[in-house]
Amino acid sequence: MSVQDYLDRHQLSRKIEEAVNAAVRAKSSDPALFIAGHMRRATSAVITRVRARQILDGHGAPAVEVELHTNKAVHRASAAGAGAPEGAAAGAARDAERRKNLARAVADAVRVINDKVSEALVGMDPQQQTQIDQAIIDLDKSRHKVELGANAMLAVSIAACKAGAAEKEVPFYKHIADLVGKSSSMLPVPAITVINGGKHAGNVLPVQELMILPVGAKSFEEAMQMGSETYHNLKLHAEHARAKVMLPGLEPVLPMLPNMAWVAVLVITGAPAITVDGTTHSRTQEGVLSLPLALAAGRGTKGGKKYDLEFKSAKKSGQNFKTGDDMIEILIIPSFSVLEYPLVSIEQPFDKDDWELSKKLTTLELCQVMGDDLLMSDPERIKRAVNEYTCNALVLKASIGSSICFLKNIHANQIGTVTEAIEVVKQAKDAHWGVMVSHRSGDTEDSFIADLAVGASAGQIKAGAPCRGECLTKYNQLLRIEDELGSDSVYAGENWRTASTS
Ligand code: 2PG
Ligand code: MG
Repeated sequence: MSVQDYLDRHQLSRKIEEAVNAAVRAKSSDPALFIAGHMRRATSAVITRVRARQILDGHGAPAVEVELHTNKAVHRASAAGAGAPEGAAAGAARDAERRKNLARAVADAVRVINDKVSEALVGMDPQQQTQIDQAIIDLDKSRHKVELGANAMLAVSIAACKAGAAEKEVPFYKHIADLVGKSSSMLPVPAITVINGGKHAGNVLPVQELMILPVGAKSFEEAMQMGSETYHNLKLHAEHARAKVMLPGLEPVLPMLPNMAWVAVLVITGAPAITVDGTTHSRTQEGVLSLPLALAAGRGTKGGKKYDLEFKSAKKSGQNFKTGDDMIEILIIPSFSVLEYPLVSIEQPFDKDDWELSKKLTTLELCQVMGDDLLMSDPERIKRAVNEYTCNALVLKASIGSSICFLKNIHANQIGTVTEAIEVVKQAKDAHWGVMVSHRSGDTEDSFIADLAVGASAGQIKAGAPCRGECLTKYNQLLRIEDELGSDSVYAGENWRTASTS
């Protein structure tokens, strides 16, 4: 088409005149910029190209990054590529093999995005998230998204969502809130990791993560201050006690932390040193901080029947193979209650297919019981868990970090698009469940889950420790959102399990 034809077809002379008049009416101090903005809005954004590349995630493992081009701008997103590091016990050869497989899988995903996905999305309006996600899903009819790879799909979907927000000229979380159908949003309570164990750390702790949940903070900013002070105080306490503990983000040291009681003592002794605005808070009395645990119990399972609490010890005493019922006993009468520390949430307490035991614990109504590997963010599994009351909260892995998601024929988390992530949040909220939007242990620097947690008013977010770029990018985005909202911002606080807005 010639330029003249284009001008005629789009009635550009008239639109330019309108833009000039609008600048005059608005008494714009910078008419050229005003007219440029006006003209930009006169054309709708359409997707012109999607391009993918391999980057490295927080574990230095291959991950997919996507650039979604519209006729107006380029929008970037990435999805984590690696699962948990195998900890001190991991063999270097096994790790190297895993990385090699992952690199191949990411290369496949990159090819598919550059060819198939790009072609399918060209010409679409980036504001039409549901249609875009459907077009991506239509390219992969397999139940477990093994054709395209869920991570590849998610990166494209997030990039499109960012483009949609830009076209609407609204903040990203606001666009997500619109997609959810909400007119207001809420800052989540962060579940901040202060001690790592399990497959995430080079110590002998069987528990994967010990977090703090600053429910009593007045704002997200104050919550992060509490989290970061606790984290730094713990380091000092650990050093004084000569305890060798894996603080997230620091190099693993000798695996000497013997058991959870020790860990609890460390957290408790570390926490009271927190001062906010000159006031020293007593966590236990005021309930300012609460304690969620992530057990990732399946990872220490012995043959699916017994839980090996010494699964990381070189020298096993043989005393620590526990039945499911033993595990419940341990969780009910733990060191935490002896120490009067508020254990408020337990993530994945049993093997991922141990529906009965999880139900048994949940029906005791002791605290929030979260399904992670049990649910796999899979609507079908969530439906069953709601019906059977297997748990009462969802860990939403919107950012699918596990390397296996790129690999074929392996059942992994099911979310592959923004639309599906929103649907499962709704599903969980309809069941009056708590929702914790979660990062992956080897995440990328994409902060999508921060905007998702606010936009969907999830109430809780877990993004790791208050250190390392790939974790802080989520927490810092939440600080930014709270700052921008100013007096309109609402922190979920005490409503962390029931958060929901209109
Ligand atoms: C989890 C996550 C994040 P991973 O278990 O909840 O901590 O870890 O990505 O290794 O599953
Ligand atoms: Mg987990």
